[in-house]
Amino acid sequence: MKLKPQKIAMALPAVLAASCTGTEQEAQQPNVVLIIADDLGLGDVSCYGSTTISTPNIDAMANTGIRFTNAHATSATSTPSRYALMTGLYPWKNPDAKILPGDAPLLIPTDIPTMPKMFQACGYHTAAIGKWHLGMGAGNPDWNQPIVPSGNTVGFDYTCLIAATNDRVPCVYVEDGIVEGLEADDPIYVSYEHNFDGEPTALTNPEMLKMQWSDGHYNSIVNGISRIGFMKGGQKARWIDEDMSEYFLGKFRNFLNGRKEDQPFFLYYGLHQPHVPRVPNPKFVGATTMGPRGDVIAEADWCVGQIVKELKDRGLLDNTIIIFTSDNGPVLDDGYSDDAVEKLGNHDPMNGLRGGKYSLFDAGTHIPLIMTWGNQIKVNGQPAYTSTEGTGKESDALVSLMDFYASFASMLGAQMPEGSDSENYLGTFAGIEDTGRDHMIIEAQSRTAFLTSDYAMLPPYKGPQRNKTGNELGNLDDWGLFDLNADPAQKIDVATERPQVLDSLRNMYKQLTAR
Ligand code: NG6
Ligand code: CA
Repeated sequence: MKLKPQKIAMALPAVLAASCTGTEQEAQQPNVVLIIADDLGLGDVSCYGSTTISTPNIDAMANTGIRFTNAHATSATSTPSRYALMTGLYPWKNPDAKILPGDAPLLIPTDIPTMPKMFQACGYHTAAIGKWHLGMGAGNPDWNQPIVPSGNTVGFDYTCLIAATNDRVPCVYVEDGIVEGLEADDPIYVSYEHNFDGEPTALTNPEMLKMQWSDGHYNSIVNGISRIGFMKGGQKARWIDEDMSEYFLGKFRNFLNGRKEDQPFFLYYGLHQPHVPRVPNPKFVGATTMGPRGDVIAEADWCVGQIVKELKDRGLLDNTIIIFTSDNGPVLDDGYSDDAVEKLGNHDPMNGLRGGKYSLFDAGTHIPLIMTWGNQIKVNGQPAYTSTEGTGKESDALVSLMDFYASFASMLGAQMPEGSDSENYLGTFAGIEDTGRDHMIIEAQSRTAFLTSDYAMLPPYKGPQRNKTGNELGNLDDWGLFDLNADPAQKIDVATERPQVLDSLRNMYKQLTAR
């Protein structure tokens, strides 16, 4: 197997190749809104073929833009996946890029280049709203003081974040490094080691729970839901899960209200759905027959619709790139008894792929990716966004979420840092080309595997076949090889049958990873 030469130059329309330094072109620079769901599977989105769930707003994006059928997150869990997206670096190169607790220090070194810093340097106003999970502060921060460093230190002018996940303390919103709504006489304390005197947990006060935990989530109770980790105080600042979508949409609207008309913006919007605990706003309860997991997906789809509508109402749609994707693959029971398994019916979040969240098999990292780009994306010569009949574009190019960094660098005329793992597929994202990656390395809980558009190769790993979620992890006894074209479900290991392919992929993988 030969490596395809990397793309060097492409002929792109002028608007796609603006220069970071040219003020004239800056006015034309598109806004970028990157919406990233948490644990959403390919099969959870109806435009990927699911008939059991309806996501009309996400589908509308696909119908007016481009839908990628072979897009991957770098990782099968959140922190490493988002780390790679922001830095353009493979997360397995950083041993700290693992699922972080809520009091973890900022994972992204403050002295390295990042994608949001690049947007900033090119004159963009930048913001991160929603789920973060990349650490903040210098480790076990005092939540009653401004938290430094934070997302604001690594390239975002404005941040309004949940520190980690919706199942981890502190269950508060952190706006520009400050816990919002905190009262001076009710300070907040956080620990991942010990409880605070008299504070209820799922073990001491199960009667307070409105949702039962099934694994791991038995510490502090916030809003009737037990979480990972302990917290005390900050009662007024605590979030209400049911209101989280509206809360972040409000921050999004404020952000748009506050922007300078002539300044382009880059917005990272981390949806908290459908990560556990799955707690929809009452207006989405019963939106699907699948219980909370289905209902929060309906809610997430509504959020996407709200974001698009807001941009449209403000006349921004023509000059805004909107990306919709997910940080890693899907999971059903991820630590709460929320009927995700019981009410699944015929729904298949994995879309027929093997594995899921935490897995080296395909459903771990193979994620939905949809992009709209004003009138840039064309179908049959016509701008896809004018289409009303669902005739958006489709691309089967192998792309990684990590590739946005280099692709946007190309769009902005910005220099990519030495040693970046991000690759430029701007033309592919714009629907002008169909070049994709020759290969990529995927990661799941520090294990790695090798992917090309034809094959997945999994090294042997010790460990269980499945974890408690029921997802298959991809721990094989020996090197495994799967033909993704003939067998996308990865049912047949062809390693013994195709020793030459295995050899060549294994050599490349070893060379690239030193593993
Ligand atoms: C796991 C949690 C899971 C989820 C995950 C992180 C348990 C038993 N499981 O440790 O619920 O929080 O971490 O998910 O505690 S991620 O999408 O943010 O990576
Ligand atoms: Ca996730």
